[in-house]
Amino acid sequence: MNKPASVPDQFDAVVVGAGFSGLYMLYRLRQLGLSVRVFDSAGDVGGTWYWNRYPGARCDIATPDYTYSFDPELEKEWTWSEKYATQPEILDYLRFVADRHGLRPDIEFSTAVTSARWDEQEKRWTITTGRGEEIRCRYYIMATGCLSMPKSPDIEGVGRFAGQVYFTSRWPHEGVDFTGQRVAVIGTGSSGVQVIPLIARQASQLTVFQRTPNFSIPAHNGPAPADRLKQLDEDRDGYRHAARWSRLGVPNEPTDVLGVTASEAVRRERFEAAWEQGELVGIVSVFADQLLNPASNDIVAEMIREKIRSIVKDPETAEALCPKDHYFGTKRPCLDTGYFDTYNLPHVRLVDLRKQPIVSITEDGIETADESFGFDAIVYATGFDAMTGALVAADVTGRDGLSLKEKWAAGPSTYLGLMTAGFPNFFMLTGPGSPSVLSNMAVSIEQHVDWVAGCLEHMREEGLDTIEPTELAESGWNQHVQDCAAITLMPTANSWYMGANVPGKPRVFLPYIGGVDAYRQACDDVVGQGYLGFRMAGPGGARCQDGVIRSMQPDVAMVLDLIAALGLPPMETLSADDARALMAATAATRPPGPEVGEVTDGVIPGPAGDLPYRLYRPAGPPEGPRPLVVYFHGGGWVLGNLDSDDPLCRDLCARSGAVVVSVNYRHAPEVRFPAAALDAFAAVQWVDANAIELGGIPGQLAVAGWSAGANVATVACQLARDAGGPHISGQVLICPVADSDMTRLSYQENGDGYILTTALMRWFWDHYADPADRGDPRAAPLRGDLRGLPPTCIVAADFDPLRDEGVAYARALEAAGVPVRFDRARGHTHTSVTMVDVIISGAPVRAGIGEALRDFFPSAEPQGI
Ligand code: N01
Repeated sequence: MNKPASVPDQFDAVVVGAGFSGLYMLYRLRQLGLSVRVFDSAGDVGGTWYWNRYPGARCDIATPDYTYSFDPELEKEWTWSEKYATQPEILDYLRFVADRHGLRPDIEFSTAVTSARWDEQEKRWTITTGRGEEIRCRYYIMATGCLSMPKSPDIEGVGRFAGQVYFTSRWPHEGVDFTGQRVAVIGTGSSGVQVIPLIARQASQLTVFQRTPNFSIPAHNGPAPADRLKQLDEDRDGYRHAARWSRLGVPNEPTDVLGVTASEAVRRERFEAAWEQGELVGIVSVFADQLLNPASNDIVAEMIREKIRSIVKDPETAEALCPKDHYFGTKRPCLDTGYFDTYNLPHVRLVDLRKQPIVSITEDGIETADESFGFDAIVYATGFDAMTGALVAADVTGRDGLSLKEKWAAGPSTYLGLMTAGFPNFFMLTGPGSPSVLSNMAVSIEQHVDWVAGCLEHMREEGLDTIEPTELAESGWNQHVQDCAAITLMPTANSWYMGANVPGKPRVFLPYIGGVDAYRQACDDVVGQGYLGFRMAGPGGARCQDGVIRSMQPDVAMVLDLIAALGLPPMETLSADDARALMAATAATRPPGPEVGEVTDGVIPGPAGDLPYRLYRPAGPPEGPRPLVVYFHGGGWVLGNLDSDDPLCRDLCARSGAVVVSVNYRHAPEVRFPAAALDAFAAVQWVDANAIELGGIPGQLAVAGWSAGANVATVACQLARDAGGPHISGQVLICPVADSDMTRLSYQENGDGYILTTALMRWFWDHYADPADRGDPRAAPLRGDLRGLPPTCIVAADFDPLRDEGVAYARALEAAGVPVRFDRARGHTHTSVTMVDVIISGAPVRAGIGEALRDFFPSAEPQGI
């Protein structure tokens, strides 16, 4: 085509990358009738499967799943020959897809995009290629893959070696014959684990330089799994639907078996089944808690280590191959074919770089701290600058001259892993913040491409031509991505998921670990809520429905779903006795909380009879007296007892280092206001008077409580002040009932759905106090005189109807001159913070409470949990 040199080509969309995602993106954009240009620096389609041609390269998701699903005819026409296809076969498949849909004419091969700049005036991107072309487009889409930018080996003397040098990620097309050669392989990730057994077949000597041993299980390659093929034959749509709504993008029944509680026989049976199955989805799902609980993870890890020891004959080599410095699954596990067996061959040697690090690459080999090695060839299997490397390398400049590299200097920031604020009409496929590398890529790619295509179609229908996420939506998503990772063991490893493999790269968890299903739901919800968090504009007008799509802590949401599935009757529809029985039944199955040094039960003489108490003494030193905390349980003055808050009391005891005395008080409706508050005050007086007998330090006394327990705790403080004693060093109020006004915004926002509802709160009040009494400060402490109250720690939870009265109480205390530590339990409900060892994200909040208690008592030392 002839055109004046000054007029750039115009396209609706430019796509970078002609791999799995770029090909399907092109197909969908064409379907929309858009003009598209795809660029790829490779000489053909294939993306990662074009470049990673090393011997042994295969997919590690079974082929019935590692395949496009958008074209049913294609599925019929293509038959995979193996469970895990080789790189040449996958490349053939992608070529077949490109030809079948006539995609090649829109792809420019051997052409890299070198820069992309947003023109705010024109509302277009200007793309420059390595061939010096300039192209204008409305939409710029990076389909560059997550593992496409090789990491440059950070090893001294890399350029010095005079022999042959190979990178698994850029393998020569003509192949390599290592016959008779002395070969070094550096790196034992997925690429190393695949290439090492095959190089060993040719080389006269193979030396593997291992920095971190990796978990790997046998792939048991062979024909594609018959059960999967059968399911596909019988109900292809149903099978694909199940994959799209699964956690990992492969249909897989989630287990509820916990490693920590399963019997030894069940543990062994489940592990061996996963080992035999030879699939990543199986081995990462042996137990529901293996990526959450170190003890459960250790069970799987140790069973894999046992296998390694049973395969590798030399004990020292076997031990060096056993991963011990990271939890299983926190670095990408591998599937292998004869990897560990390879080390039994006489010409194969493992060099453990933890014992003898590489000092330098030399002209004729590698020098470690202990030895000099001579080689004919060195193979680098040293990995990639994952997830962000290819995106920032392309010199993308958004609005106001801001480059993506600058914006992401402290780590990537995206909305849904699809877009980033300041870069209008710039889409990423499987970008950071999306499930991508933690899922079956084929499924995640199709979902992203479909979402982008749906979005562009919507914009066209609405007369909109620019789209960009808001800062609020993006920061909310980033927070959610990190919240999801934080409840797992993933952030503990020095993995490429964390950016830890590239020196200087910010340490941030890059993919979204909430699951393919949860992610898809979030994307769908964004669309369902009018493209929540996106700013869109064009001739059709400007619109923005701003907000955060997921702000609840992921484990809190999960537990709420589980509770909803139980279909329990609402408490407020029950009698007080039935509600108590229901509460006791649900408490019976929960984890017990941490061990403490000593637990004893006793009774306190109350104003109208004995009040039972339970005393918790921390384990370990120091011996001798400790500060005392008098604790009051929650339950709306109607429910609860010493057992109901037992795990929480253990937790508070362990974290604070104080003796915790949990006191039961009289309950409504049998005994109404102000009995509970008077009991609480009497208990505080008695504990103070008996501090020495209880193992406490006289004069070092705090009160604490949750919900209605926090209400009576703070009322006791007001009564103690008015009575001139006892002296109280501090109060901890967890989601307190501070007022009887149920009209605050938090009631409107959270009154319907999160266990404590407006209806239940009304039921509690009706049981406890007459309407005429509800303004009394002994019922509504916010309405009392707050001067002279002890230093206070208040926790208020986002999704709690009581949130705003907690906030109001904190402000009012401050205004009255009381030192206040206010902790917002972000993403939590009224009950979730107290769910010890059930809701992991509550632990940092309780750590803050422990810290507040220790601050009340300078001498306190936690027992440590
Ligand atoms: O890269 P890696 P990869 N000195 O980063 C070592 C996918 N994939 O190409 O762990 C010495 O995992 C490094 O050591 P350490 C898959 O998602 C899939 O193997 O950093 N050693 C590590 O052992 C995979 O996870 C398939 O201590 C150095 C290795 O090099 C991802 O791609 C196949 C070093 C790099 O391992 C990346 O895999 C292949 C140094 N300076 C890849 N620098 C399938 O099966 C790095 N290492 C589909």
